[in-house]
Amino acid sequence: MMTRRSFVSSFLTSSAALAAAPQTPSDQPPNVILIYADDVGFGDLSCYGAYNVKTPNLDRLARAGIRFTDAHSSAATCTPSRYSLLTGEYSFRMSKAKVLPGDAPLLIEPGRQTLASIFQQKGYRTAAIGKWHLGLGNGKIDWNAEIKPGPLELGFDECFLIPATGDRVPCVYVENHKVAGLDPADPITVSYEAPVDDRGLTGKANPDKLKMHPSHGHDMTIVNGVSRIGYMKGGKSALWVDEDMADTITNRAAAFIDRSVRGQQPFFLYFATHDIHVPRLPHPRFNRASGMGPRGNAIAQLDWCVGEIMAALRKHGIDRNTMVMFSSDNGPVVDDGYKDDAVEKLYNHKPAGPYRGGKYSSFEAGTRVPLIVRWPARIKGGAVSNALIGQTDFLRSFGELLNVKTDVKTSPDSANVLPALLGDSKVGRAHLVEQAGGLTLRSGKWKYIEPTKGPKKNVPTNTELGNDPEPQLYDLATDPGERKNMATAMPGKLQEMQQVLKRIRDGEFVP
Ligand code: NG6
Ligand code: CA
Repeated sequence: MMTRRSFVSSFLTSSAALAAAPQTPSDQPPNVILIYADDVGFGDLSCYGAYNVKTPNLDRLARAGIRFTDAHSSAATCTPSRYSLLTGEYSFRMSKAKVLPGDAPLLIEPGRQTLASIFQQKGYRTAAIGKWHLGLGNGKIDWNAEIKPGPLELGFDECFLIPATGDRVPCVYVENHKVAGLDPADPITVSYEAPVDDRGLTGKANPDKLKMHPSHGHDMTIVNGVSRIGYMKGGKSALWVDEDMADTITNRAAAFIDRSVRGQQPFFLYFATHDIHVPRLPHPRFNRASGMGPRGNAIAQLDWCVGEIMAALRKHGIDRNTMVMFSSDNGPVVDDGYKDDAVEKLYNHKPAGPYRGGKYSSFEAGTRVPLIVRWPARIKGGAVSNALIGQTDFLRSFGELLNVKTDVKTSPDSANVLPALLGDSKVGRAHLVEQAGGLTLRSGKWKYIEPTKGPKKNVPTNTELGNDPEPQLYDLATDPGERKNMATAMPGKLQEMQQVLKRIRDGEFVP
């Protein structure tokens, strides 16, 4: 194992730019923590204008770092966004990158360069803790045997996973290659087709057994009083308790930080929270944390997790030279399938801030999400940046930081936005693709939504999807809410953007 000291010297000699610089703390490779939240919208944190819920730890992060106002997940749902984040490839190039069931095979080829593998290559200890949702295994998963390939085959040294989502079976954690806490005498069976147990309770047949009721879907196997998507039986000793999930994964994250520090190894932690995805069952100590019921309380719980991570860093005296990033995998949704009072208790809170749409939508709120970057040893705090940034760009940007050559074949869409992430530049990308029903293109202040046949509205979630058989063109500088379609008035601009999108779709790198 490489010690911290030998790592630093090899880092400096392999990085000409840094080797020439004076030995200040910022020349040491930082530890990196990416806190990747689920379904947190642009307007859901108090530092982004949230009402009725306070996020003091995230606000502190923003005050000590840079708060980005035009950062994007690659897609308006989870799996494709996470695919792009880890691979540096736009998810629309990978047709299987759709919201996956809990028993899907691994979406990313083992051995492929990933955001984690570039850190591993530089001697970092790497971990994925929390939500995965990128599939596991090669074919049909046997949850009672070795579960691989997975994160360990993609550049992570260790993992502790929610395999898919909190609302999908199996409701167990996967630690490295095994279900954590499984009793071999009580094996797990999972199916997304049909019930696996005649005596098993489902939300549909046994609503009286539920502590939280579905509003749409989510009426299959009941675990912990909540019916889920999919059927499972067995694995009783391994089943998670939703209310303890944030504590469980946060403790795991803190233990990973402790272990890395003890081993004198720099680390990269991908900490993917379940909050604030459904089912929203934060620990009861957050029951009064917001005025908005479970959705607001889950935001408060998320903020608590951030505070715990920061406390773990301070405990070891490494918070100055740890780069902590916070972002979300897609925009906000209020009712995403459970009757949790989210709609009733929204009051004047605007999860999407000034933007239109939300999770699932081609309108801006689908992918425009909070992004905060804090690294006191290198980044001047208190800044707000409107640089256009995609999470797809993290791979190449960290490649630059670490002096690792990224593979343009496997990460064809990742741009180097490191200067913007470090606050050295106010400029990010010129063009960025966003994916929901169809594709959209951002070019500076302009937003083009390609014609799509899909429905205008996702009725159960009450989301405007942005689908329209006609092309849409918006000037976000004067019309952030995407109300005034300029496609007919600006045919030249429209055509220019259609051509750029075509080039990108055909495989060209257009940052
Ligand atoms: C949808 C689910 C929704 C959520 C989403 C994935 C229904 C009716 N809705 O299909 O609740 O699980 O998938 O969310 O089943 S994501 O953030 O992981 O993309
Ligand atoms: Ca999500």
